[in-house]
Amino acid sequence: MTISATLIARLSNAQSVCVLTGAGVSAESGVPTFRGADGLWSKFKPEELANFNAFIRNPALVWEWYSYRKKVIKEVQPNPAHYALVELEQRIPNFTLVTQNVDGLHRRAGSKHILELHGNIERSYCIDCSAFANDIVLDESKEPPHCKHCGGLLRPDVVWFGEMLPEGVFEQALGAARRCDVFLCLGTSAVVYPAASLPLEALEQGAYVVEINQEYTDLSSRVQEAMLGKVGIILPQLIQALQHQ
Ligand code: BV8
Ligand code: ZN
Repeated sequence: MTISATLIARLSNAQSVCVLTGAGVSAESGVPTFRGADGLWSKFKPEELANFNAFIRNPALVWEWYSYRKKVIKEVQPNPAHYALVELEQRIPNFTLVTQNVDGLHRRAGSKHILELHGNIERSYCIDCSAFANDIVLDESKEPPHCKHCGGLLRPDVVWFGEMLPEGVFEQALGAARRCDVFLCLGTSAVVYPAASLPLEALEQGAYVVEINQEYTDLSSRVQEAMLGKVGIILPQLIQALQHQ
């Protein structure tokens, strides 16, 4: 895949860059995506799992699903896409990394300014007293653990469908999308809102918007460049091209 001279020029001169990542950025680490062929949703239905009512109806099923995902995440490492974003952050004066991923891999790779729109699977909190519980032993327990302060059910600190995004986080992401010179949309099917509105906001204000994804999405026909391919291959090539500037 050749990187366009326009993109290299835009990134070399950019004062402000905003990046939105989705499950496709963690795919090459071995973390299953949601909507791909072997995605998580092919086995489960989102409405059955990623929403509060599903949790109350069947806490064990939802907790088991998150325990499985936490186990996978514990065993994987960041991949070249994560590391390329760490490099990019060091080259751009104002760099904002907005992620829909809850796997914490951007932080493990060394990214600094991360906005986690959908929370983080490594944290849990009590549905009754909201006390956080980070030291959840990763046992194969089927039943969700209970809060040691009040005995309430613990839930993963992720944003479920129908739930508000963390206070202020989306607003910061919106600000970054509205002032960036270049917006990179990486490894996301761009179907979940309000995250998927960020590239549209960037387009609206005249940013140079580039999508890197393994398949075309609703965004592909609207962005300046839609690059088809593995983000773990293309992003390091982009960094290399910038270094030869
Ligand atoms: C909200 C939980 C306000 C955490 C998730 C009708 C129309 C529009 C919107 C709505 C609607 N009805 C309801 C809504 C709102 C709803 C929504 O957007 N629904 C959509 C699905 C229709 N949104 C919400 O409910 C949000 N909250 O709106 O609050 C509000 C409040 C109260 C009342 C009303 C409104 C909350 C959204 C958060 C939902 N939580 N998950 C978890 O368990 O992880 S969403 C879930 O999808 C994940 O969080 C994930 O982050 C997110 C997005 O998925 P992607 O990251 O894009 O992953 P996906 O598999 O889809 O795509 C991966 C892509 O990568 C693929 O295209 C693949 O080809 C590509 N790829 C794979 N490998 C590679 C690759 N590309 C490059 N290289 C590779 N190697
Ligand atoms: Zn409690």
